[in-house]
Amino acid sequence: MKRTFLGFFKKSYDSLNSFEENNTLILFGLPYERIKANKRGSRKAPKALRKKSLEFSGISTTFNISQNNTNYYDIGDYNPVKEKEKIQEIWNSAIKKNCKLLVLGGDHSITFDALSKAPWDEKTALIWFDAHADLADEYPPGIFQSHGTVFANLKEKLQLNKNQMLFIGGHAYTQTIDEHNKIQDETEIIHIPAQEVHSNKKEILKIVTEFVSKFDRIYVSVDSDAFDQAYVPTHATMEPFGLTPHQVVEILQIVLPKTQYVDVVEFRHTLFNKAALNFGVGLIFKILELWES
Ligand SMILES: [Mn+2]
Repeated sequence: MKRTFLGFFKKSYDSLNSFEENNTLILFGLPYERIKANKRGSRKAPKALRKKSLEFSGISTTFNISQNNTNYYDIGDYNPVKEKEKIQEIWNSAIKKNCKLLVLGGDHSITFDALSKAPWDEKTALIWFDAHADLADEYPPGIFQSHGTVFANLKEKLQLNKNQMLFIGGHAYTQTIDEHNKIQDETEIIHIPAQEVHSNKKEILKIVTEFVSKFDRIYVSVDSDAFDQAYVPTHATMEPFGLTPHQVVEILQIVLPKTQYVDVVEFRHTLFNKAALNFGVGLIFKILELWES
């Protein structure tokens, strides 16, 4: 069988129903960008990350992807607008068979496409790492669905309440006033700013642990710009003073045991700077390791 991403084997969408129960992780890509107010290119990430990953051995100092009990399957890329039913079907199988899902974006708007079809109840929570809240009602003005509105869209569509939405790592210098107010007063979500992770990590890990303990199922979204621009120098929107990889890993360690879905979005690279791809593959590899243990 052909390997696509690290130790993932290529599988067809039609084979979804034959996947083994309980120990399968399904990867798929949503190479899609809605209207962009800033630099484009994140739609190229699923293909580029897969290609870059083949330069990795799949064995780290602490983890060997081929020597664990998870079946890793890559079922390819989908168009979130034209193939909505397929995304729904993937969720249906994932729930029936208790599979984990890993999604490669795309810009951040794809999180809406993926999670609006997921099962939700009061014991389900959403945790996102991001520089920006992505809570605008419209962004840019007049546009109601974009990478800048994704969590407002999800909140509205799924009627989520504040207590099930945890935003970690905010450090944007380009936030809109409307979003600034929503974050500042914590009326709509819970927010842990990057600065608090920097200065009071122990306390933050305790808060995250308490948050996680209240839920049965967690969905995680990682925007590349949650990390400092030093790690991802080709962010679509450059924001200094972001999180370090180690801070995110420590938080993920707490969150992943209850997580069924992870997406990594906005991993934009350029012809001359592919550092984002190397970092993105490393991050995903680390997520796989932590998810397994
Ligand atoms: Mn975002």
